[in-house]
Amino acid sequence: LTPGTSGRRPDPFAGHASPMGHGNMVRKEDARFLRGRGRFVDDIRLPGMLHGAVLRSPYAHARILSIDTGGAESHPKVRAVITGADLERRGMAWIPTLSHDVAAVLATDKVRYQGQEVAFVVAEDRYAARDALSLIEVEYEPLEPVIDAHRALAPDAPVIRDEIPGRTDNHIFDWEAGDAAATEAAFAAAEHVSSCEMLYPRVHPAPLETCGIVADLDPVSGRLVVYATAQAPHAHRALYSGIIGIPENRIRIISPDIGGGFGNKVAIYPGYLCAVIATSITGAPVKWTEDRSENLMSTSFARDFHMRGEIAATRDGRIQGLRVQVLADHGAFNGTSQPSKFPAGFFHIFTGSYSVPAAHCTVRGVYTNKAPGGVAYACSFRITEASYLVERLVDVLAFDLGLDAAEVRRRNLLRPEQFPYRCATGWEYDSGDYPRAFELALEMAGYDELRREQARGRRTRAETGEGTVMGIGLSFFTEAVGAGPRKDMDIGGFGMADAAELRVHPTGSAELRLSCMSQGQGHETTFAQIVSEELGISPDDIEVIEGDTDRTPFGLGTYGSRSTPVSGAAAVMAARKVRERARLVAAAMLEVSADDLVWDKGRFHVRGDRAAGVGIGEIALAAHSGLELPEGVEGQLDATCVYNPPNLTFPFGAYLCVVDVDPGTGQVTVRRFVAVDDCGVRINPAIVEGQVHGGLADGIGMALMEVMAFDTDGNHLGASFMDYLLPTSMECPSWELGKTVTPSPHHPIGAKGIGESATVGSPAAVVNAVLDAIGVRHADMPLTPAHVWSAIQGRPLRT
Ligand code: MCN
Ligand code: CUN
Repeated sequence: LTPGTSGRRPDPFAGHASPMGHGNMVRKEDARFLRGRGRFVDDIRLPGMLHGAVLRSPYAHARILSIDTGGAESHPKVRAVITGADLERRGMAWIPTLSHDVAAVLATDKVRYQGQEVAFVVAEDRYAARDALSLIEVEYEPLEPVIDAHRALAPDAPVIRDEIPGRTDNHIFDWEAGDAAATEAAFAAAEHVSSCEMLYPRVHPAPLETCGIVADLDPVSGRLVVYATAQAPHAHRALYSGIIGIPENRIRIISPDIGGGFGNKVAIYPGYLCAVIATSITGAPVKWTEDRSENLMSTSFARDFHMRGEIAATRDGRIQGLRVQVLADHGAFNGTSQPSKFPAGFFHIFTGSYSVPAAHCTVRGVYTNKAPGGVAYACSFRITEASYLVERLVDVLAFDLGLDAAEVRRRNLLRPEQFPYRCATGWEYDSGDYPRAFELALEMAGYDELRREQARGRRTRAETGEGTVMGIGLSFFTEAVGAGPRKDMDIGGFGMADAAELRVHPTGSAELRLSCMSQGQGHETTFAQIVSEELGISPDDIEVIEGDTDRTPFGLGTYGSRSTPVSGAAAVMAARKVRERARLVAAAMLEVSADDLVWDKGRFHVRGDRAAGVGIGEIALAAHSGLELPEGVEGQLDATCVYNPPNLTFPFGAYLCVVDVDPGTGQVTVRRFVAVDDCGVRINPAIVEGQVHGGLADGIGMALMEVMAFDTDGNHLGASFMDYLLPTSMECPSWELGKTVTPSPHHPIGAKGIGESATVGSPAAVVNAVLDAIGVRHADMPLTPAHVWSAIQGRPLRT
């Protein structure tokens, strides 16, 4: 890599070249990442900086009888010890969540999950801060923990949120979508109904970089600078301002490089607020960095959906209706970070990719003695759960009817002429050609031959009793990303529009300022490519600026794969505004009417005379010069766009997984994985493929090994990477990717989001493959060897 030069790789989809000029440009940010020159929060060292450490609850549920901080305070290196009582005096012991609840910053009355924050120690170095934690004495009275979501609703279950006046149970909300009566009628009339109970287990986004903050309040100016691992810096600033009462103009949030977010870095955690309070108490900057166990035990988990799905169909497998009841385990506080009006996120897109005349879902949220969260890990606001549910149900239907799973999908997939398609629960899918993507995946995999191989293998095994068993699993997913139209959704009252500011400098280079925030997705490259395509400036000469509220316009940040659908559209529109200004400047330069100018790849020329033209660089210089501009035309070349998306974008894909299972041990080997993705127009195909690779690995992880399990006392059994298993290259096959391109009709360059597609779509394919191999109707994730072996014995384990 040479810094500042764009490398090019051959397009692996030759013949399907990206319509974007710089296609597979090598990522600009890799020049620093590959050399170890990234700058992450933990790299920030400010003069006089102190270090914080959090004392956490060993109990899942206990009353706090007393806290004695004397020992820690007398430690020679300790500067401050903060408890819930201190925060209570400041009115900050509890803070509002984005889901109409409150959450404890430091526990006052009770601890409600293992790992909950109880006290914060500030010391001269990190070791001293950690040492001093053990000098704090907390007297607890253990209470019965509620770990099982079903148990949470039992009349005699302990009330977890008894600090809320009048609360006598653990029920949080009931929510429904779809038409209950029409669905009831469809089920009553159906020739066949299949049903299945399934759990999407609690998992964790587990980014390699844990969460962290450096908070620095200048006691003289009253200005607070926060360096944090924030996926949504502007939203964080507004929330901090609301919580601590410092006006927004005196808060600056800086998100430096982020080492993976996956939704884990959307929320504001107690440690952040403690660091902010600690800097105000001590007058010095305070750093707090989580360790791995803290990250796994206390920050945004994902999923934990207990689902009962039913599918009504004709005897030949045509779907007539879908019905699902969900019990959603939200942990001790309802702290999901999602559009406020959607308590179950976008779960109600559970009719998936099929033509389903009637559908209805109910979701009941409950408190348990576990960490809060629920919306994270490339989930597109719970479309992971929705997609898994319907793809599992379709396989169960095929199993029950004795039909081929591919054939059942073929009979029900939405047809191209049905788009734009309004599904039974109200979503309007923007565009798609599902059969094309599906048939391409089957063809790439050689589906018919795989089935023949499977049949041969089964015969051999029946005769000899030896060998592994092979399984083929399919899934077809539809995503809804790019939240979202302001009329339909908001987060904490803020409409979900995002801005882009583009400035072209006098010498023709440019900077693009965005409200979204890359955590590894390559925004510095792809957003420069977007502007380059519109203006003809080399992407190397376009600096993309994100993650600093002083340098970027307001917007709600990156999650739900919304950067391309929302900020990407804003960048295009800002660039087009700049181009229109450039046209007026060029007209003045060439002394012709603006209408007589033709735009051609970075240059305006006079219609009919290619030679009479000026390039964007010359125009930029002229725009900043003494050139006389027509009345009303501003000088300089800059523009801003605030983009309010008219709809979400609906990427989709067809996945096929081939596994070999050893029936003697339950060990699963993923032999092949074919993934055909359609995210509309691809800006940088190589980056898109990278996103897909990562998501497919996620799918293998969740399907086969990842789970946050608890014992009956509420002890977290997955608090390290020894226990919480992540997939490595050893478990992943060499991915076989294909694509179709169905542009989004409402996005200015036809692009749809891709960041979460593979995580959403792949778990069902892997599970379907394993169950196909062993001939079992259903078993829950993760399909560890023990689970698979038990399922073969006819005794599926519960997670
Ligand atoms: N892209 C493209 N063409 C398209 C769509 C996207 O070239 N048609 C490029 C984009 O320009 C961008 C990348 O693909 O560089 C992802 O774009 P997008 O789908 O808009 O997703 P976001 O940038 O909004 O990223 C968020 C998404 C989410 S929500 C999670 S969770 C997740 C994911 O991205 N976390 C990630 N992928 C991740 N990848 C890495 N490396 N690290 C994470 O934390
Ligand atoms: Cu749901 S994880 Mo991503 O939307 O940050």
